[in-house]
Amino acid sequence: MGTVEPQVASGQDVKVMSSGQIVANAHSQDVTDGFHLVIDALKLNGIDTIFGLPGIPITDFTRMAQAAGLRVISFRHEQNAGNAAAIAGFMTQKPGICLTVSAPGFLNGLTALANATVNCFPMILISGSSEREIVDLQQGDYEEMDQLAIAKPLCKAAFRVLQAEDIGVGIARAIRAAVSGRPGGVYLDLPAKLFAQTLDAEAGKKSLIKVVDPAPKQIPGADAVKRAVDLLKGATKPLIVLGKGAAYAQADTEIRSFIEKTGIPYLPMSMAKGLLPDTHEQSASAARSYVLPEADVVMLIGARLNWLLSHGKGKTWGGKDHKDWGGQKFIQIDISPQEMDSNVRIDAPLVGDVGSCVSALLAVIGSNWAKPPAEWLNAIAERKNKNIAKMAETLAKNPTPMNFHSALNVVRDIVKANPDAILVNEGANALDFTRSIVDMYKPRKRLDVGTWGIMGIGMGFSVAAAVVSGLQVIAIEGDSAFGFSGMEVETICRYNLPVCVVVFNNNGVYRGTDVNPTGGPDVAPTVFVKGARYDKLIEAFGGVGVHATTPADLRKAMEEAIRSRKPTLINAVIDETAGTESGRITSLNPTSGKKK
Ligand SMILES: Cc1ncc(C[n+]2csc(CCOP(=O)(O)OP(=O)(O)O)c2C)c(N)n1
Ligand SMILES: [Mg+2]
Repeated sequence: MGTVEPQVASGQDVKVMSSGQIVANAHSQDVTDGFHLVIDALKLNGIDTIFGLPGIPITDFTRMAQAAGLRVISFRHEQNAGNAAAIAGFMTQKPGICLTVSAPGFLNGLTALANATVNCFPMILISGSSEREIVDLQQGDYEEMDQLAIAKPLCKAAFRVLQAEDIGVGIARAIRAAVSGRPGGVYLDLPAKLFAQTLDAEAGKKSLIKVVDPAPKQIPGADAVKRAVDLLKGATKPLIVLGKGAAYAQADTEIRSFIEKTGIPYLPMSMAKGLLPDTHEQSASAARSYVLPEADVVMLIGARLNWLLSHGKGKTWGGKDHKDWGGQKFIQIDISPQEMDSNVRIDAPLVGDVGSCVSALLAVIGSNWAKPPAEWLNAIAERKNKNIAKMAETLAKNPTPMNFHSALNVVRDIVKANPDAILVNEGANALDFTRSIVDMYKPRKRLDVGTWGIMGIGMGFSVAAAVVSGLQVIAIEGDSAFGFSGMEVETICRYNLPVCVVVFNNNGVYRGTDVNPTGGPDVAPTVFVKGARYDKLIEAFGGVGVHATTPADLRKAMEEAIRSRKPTLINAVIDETAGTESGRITSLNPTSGKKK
């Protein structure tokens, strides 16, 4: 679309009156415009990075933002920029900003916005849009689309700014909506004309808002704290479940202190791994299927009873069938009051931010809390030790071809030796095995597919993790998963980011062994080109590509990637028969009731 010119007046020769009327304006030093007001408003609120993709009407905006000192990370597809913004939000508690063009660019970013909202990641999708009067009359404008209406049901809040003097309020509202209460995605619609509007510089400056206390603490009621502590006191088989919300809260010291003072065994959900080191003696991860049905009181900290926890009922929890409740009583810490009773009865709801709630609990339990009965702890330890020993045996094997276990044994060692590295992970088997085999040692180091099990987050998350933290990133990717965002290896090379991508190449989705039952020339829907060389992709952009067929190859390549901090892609060849359908969630596949 290089020949299409934006149908907007240039910023230098229009001025918007308080009535909204746009009039000609003389060139003047003390005039600002929509472009600069948006940039100034973001900077005023401590936002230093934009993830996006340029084009009409935001190309100049990206240039001006860079000129103004913002870091503008440019992607090859908006979905990856959106995922980057979302995870930057999770890591920093500041809304990640994704910037896109109108209609198609906006839609490309929308999946990430919806995913951020479902996962409670604060982000703001800012999209340029076409002329309101043409869009609303559906007269066929360039990239015509009623973006605000489309975004609304998929995010926490959606706003449009029509006048330059409202930009300050628009950005302030977007920031507050993204980070306060339960965080989530916010859409901000900025029509092309807005950027070009001019305003007296002084009036413009005065119109901006530096948001004070964007995510106010939410202190739980004393009665709710007492109810929770009373319930916990009576427990003989207590259990704590840590969710992504606990990781987001950055209340690491309080959470660790609460767990250690009470001596209660805990289970981390996927992105809560490392909140306490996975090797902590109170971790019950290796005895998950024992502790869930057996526990009598379960305290959820920033974890929701959604599908990932089998909705708090069914056989996982000791119920007789899938709708049956187990005998547990639940304490739930969540920032959203509406989360309570969403799936089963919550006996002691504790509504507030995780940090405030855990601090309040700590204050009440004091320093001589009785540890859980030894019988409970010993029963867990016994199962845990047995499972860990069994896993060690599997990991020690060195089959040819390499399988998920022998490859992950290497990744496990590398992460142990580099506990500050951030692990990004997606795929099915590549996800599930990594989650259970690779121990995490520090908070917020594991970033993955989250609540939806969404494929495509890999390279966006990796770019953002490296940009935000400056630390080494290791992305463990199923070969299918990698394909969703693979073109961003160019982005990784362009910004010279310390990202080591390991593609677990088993020739397909779940495994590479399906055959076309008709015997026709098309391969089965789950199968890819066999023996593909993903390592060659990164070489096209000057990165380091390695083809690894043994754990020794893999170890050498990962060590070198971390030592050099060079963009690296390792094509790790995995036994194509090793995976299972959908990894560990095979049972979610519908099976026909029709008799064969
Ligand atoms: C956006 C999206 N599309 C499709 C899926 C369905 N899906 C789940 S896992 C997966 C890929 C699994 O293959 P791979 O990444 O190669 O992992 P493997 O099991 O082979 O290790 C797909 C397509 C999804 N979760 N998200
Ligand atoms: Mg695969």
